[in-house]
Amino acid sequence: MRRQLAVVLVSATALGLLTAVVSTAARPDRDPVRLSATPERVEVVGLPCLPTAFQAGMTNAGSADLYADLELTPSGPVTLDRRIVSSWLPAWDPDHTVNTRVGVTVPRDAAPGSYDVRLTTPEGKGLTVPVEVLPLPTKGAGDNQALGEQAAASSTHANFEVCGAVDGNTDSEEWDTLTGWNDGTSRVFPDTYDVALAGPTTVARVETWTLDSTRYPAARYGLRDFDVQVRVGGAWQTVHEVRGSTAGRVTSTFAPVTADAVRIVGLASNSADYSRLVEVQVFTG
Ligand SMILES: [Ca+2]
Repeated sequence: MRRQLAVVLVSATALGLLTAVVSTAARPDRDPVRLSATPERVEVVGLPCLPTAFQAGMTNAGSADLYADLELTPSGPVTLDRRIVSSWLPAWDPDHTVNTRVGVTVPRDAAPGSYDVRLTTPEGKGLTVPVEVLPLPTKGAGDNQALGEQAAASSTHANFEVCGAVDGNTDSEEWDTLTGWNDGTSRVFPDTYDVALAGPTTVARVETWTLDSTRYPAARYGLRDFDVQVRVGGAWQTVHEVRGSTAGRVTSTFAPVTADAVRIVGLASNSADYSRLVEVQVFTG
């Protein structure tokens, strides 16, 4: 009897092991990829130069290296700068998330509301990233006409975004967060930075914010000599010449003119190497 019990126990143990093995074989972790989005939801405005992005994350939670694909599908007016992400995902321990930046934009006439981006793997994993389209900021008298409008530059340093100087942030202390523009041609001038307005606009004042932080004061790193120009009928006109500046913020006021773009022409900087702008603001008065 005792011996029989022992046999039963051994069998049960063997059965348990067997069950575990069968279980693994019957339900292999065929898709150990975990999806994530950082931030988990995004807000976007229909202006060309107010970029919004999230990080699409893929984590290999399994024990074998694998190659993973991720498909991104936007709804409504939402446009993405990539629709497929493919990545080699080694089976790191501890798990390591591979993030890929996904730019999110909507056209200027997009209806405000709630949309989303659907992330899916070929094996059926899915994640939804809510996208809230916000109303356009008002651009009446007194508002900054350049905010979020399309910027273009003669060159842009690799570590900067051309949209950085129209993102609404004038704080030089945040220079390293892509809120500024830095040209890409060291010790070569002039450099130009243009903002195309939404349409013909009465322009009478431009505020030029060059780099002026505790660590990088304008007197050593800011724009020294520059022209402020406006585009009228396809031609650029100089409305203010600034020379010998050591200020972080320069106000240019001039007779009101109907223009569809504004340009800062960097002629020299206090550091002699680059033109640096933190923000360019355009006002009707
Ligand atoms: Ca800025």
